[in-house]
Amino acid sequence: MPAVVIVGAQWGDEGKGKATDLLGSRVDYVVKFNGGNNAGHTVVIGSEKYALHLLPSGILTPGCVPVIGNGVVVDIGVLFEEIDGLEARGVDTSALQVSASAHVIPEYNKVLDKVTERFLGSRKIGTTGRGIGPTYADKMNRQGIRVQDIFDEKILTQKVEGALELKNQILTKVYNRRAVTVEEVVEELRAYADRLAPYVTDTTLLLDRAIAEGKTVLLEAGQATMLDVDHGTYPFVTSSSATSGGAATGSGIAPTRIERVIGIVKAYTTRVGEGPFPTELLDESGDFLREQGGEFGTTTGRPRRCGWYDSVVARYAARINGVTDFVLTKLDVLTGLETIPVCVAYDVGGVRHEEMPVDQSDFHHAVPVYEELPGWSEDISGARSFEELPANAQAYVRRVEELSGARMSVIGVGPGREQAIVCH
Ligand code: 2SA
Ligand code: GDP
Ligand code: MG
Repeated sequence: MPAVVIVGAQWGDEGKGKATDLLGSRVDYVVKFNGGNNAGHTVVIGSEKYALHLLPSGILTPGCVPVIGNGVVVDIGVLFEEIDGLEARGVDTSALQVSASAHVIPEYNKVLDKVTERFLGSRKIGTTGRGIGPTYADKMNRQGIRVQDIFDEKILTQKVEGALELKNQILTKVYNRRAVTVEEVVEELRAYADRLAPYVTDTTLLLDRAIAEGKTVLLEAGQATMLDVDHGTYPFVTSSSATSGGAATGSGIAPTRIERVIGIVKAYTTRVGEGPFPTELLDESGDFLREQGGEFGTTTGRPRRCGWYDSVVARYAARINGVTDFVLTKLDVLTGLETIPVCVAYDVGGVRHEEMPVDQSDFHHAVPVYEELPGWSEDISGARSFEELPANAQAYVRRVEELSGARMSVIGVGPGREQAIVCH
């Protein structure tokens, strides 16, 4: 199998980190292809818990080469902090490869991300404040700084000069902040050059050669389908392509090499940040899911908004990504509920929608149409086969599978590496 993609099927935090780690021992390369340190992927191995942001989750599997692809935006200071943190815990990070074409997040973009949110007030996006949006905007605006630029002082100085012309106007005239000097930016980035150099390569060529040799490459998405800049709930999205199409552009691996797309979907739904969320629960059921599921941001610690499973979203994710298999995570969190509502369609002004409405205000006004499924009270965290699940839990999985447009190949029953049921 040449290339496999893992994508989030909802609004993120579905458990992509755990799923990537599960597959880690069966793949040779794990590539992060979008986003940056806005991501937070948790992997639990025995009593050890790792929160990964910029490094691909495959870094925890010995022998698996972790790759930061061209589509990623890199905060180099955070990268080294993460490397140092893992090395201190005995994880070997020396195999890491970083694309020479990935963009870097300069300090001024972190400032701009935060002040823009403040400036927007009630219209804010609820970003992670990590400089992601401004850095992707610079990339598209052809004013970005790439990893390769930091190795050449002359080129770097030219690029920073070009970028700051506009940035300083915005910082000083719109946001009333101090101007940033070319020297301070160049100095900050140049300070990383020697340490970063050994990791940097043409990752597109590296991956192409690996695939030609029969190696397996896993492409791990950050964020999720509903946060994708094209296909998500725009403008309440992140600024990158988090769907399977983005895996090709963000890694340089041709779409024809991708054989499977694994969608990670939680047995309920969560969202962090602002924006529409039809099945959101603002009552004690939402509190139950947040408490039972430990739904707090892996990067920022923000409480996540919680709601019931939305099969309209899952079907949309299956379609947009070409999902071949789903991993259904956190089924254990639903234990103890008498009945579990599942959204099967939306009612928009009296009209039933089974597909995701393309019109943003239709989605904003979508009222979930629920089907009530019976719950279970048995502890399922020790189940290792589908048959070991209580009948009602089996029926829940079967029903959401039927509604979601692809088979449920793995079921998560706890955060641990071993707490998974492989069905196919
Ligand atoms: P940004 O910072 O520009 O990418 O924010 C834009 C929107 O994207 C959302 N976003 C996320 N949603 C879920 N999980 C994310 N990662 C962290 C986690 C989040 C955290 O694993 O928990 O710790 O708060 C993530 N990253 C970005 C964000 O909430 C905005 O809605
Ligand atoms: P990601 O961003 O998609 O990688 O997900 P996060 O790591 O941000 O959030 C998922 C959380 O759920 C993490 O704390 C995981 O350890 C945890 N998790 C993953 N799968 C399961 C599961 O099947 N059951 C439970 N209870 N927790 C899980
Ligand atoms: Mg996360």
